[in-house]
Amino acid sequence: MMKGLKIGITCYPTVGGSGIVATELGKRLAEKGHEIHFITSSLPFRLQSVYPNIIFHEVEVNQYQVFRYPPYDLALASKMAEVTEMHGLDLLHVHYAIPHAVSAALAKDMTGGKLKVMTTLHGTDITVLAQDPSLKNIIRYGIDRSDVVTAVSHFLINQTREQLGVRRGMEKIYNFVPPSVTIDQDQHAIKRGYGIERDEKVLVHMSNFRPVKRVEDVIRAFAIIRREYKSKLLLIGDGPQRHSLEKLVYEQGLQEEVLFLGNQSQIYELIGLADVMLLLSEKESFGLTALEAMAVGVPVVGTNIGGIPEVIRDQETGVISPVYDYEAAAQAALSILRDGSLHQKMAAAGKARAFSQFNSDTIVAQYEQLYLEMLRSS
Ligand code: GMT
Repeated sequence: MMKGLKIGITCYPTVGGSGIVATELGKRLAEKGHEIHFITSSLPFRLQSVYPNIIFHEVEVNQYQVFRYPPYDLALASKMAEVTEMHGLDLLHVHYAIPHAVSAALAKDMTGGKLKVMTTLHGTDITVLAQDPSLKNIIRYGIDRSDVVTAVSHFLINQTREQLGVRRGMEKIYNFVPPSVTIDQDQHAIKRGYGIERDEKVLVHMSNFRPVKRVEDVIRAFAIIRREYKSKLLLIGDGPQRHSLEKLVYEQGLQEEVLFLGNQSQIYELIGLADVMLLLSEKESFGLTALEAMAVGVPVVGTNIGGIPEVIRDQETGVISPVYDYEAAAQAALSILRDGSLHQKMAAAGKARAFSQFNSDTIVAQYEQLYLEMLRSS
């Protein structure tokens, strides 16, 4: 076993795939004997139990009248440098180029230039923010100044090259799920609690309800599905479109059938209630929720964009359906719901794929390997 490293991790600590991946990675690394320092604006939401070799450093930003905007990125750089010096960090692993990779580059300079920085790209800083001329160059700077750059899909590596003209090497490391998932709560009891009857089908969608997630397409596809099957749609998550989505549900007369559950922590228990997941995004560099659904044997209908086809195997673990075409998505879901043996086959194939290709043991070892290579190269 390798000597334990001292690793600083910075991510967005609130609900969201990148924060989940960064936090779970930190937890696994700590279990393997590394000392982990989370340097974030608040306690990462998945960091609930006690981990003696995980230390949390809160980045505080004071508000002074001279500042029109509080300088979080500089406070972060300063905290990164302070933690590096005080605890002798070997490396910083930051999730998102902006602002984290840029703050890490500053912290590296502030501490004499020896600190190693790995940046993991998760998506929106490339597929959304890089379109903004005021941010494009600084995103590229953050990427270029990192010692190692990883991205969560082939798609995202290609996008980073195309959108930003980045020429440097980048490694693809997929997101992961635990080696096994157990559901403790009684699923029938949860269904009863939500008023889901035994003869009803359950569809599920989970996201941050931003426009790129096309949740309106999910609701419209569900409206078609329920013409054929008595069913319920569970919408897990929250975000800027929640109000307009509730309005759409009302207009469609689906208030009894569409349940808004808000943000939830026991996501496997909830996703596991479903017969099919719908992930109909127009931008998605990976689609962690699709992987989480596969892990609990729920086939996914996902759109043919971004990294989704790298996660879902078309006709094996779900169906890849054209983006913006909610009719096609509904028909894809119906084809799975109508055929019990196809459903069973997809559920089993999804679990097998999740735990073989996206197993945390394998993926965490890939990160560790890259840490070592990065530390060896000076
Ligand atoms: O999807 C979001 O808007 C949240 C965002 C995040 O910061 O967590 O998700 C991105 O990172 C996830 C983890 O790598 C990926 O599974 C999501 O596909 C990616 N989102 C987008 O590309 C839109």
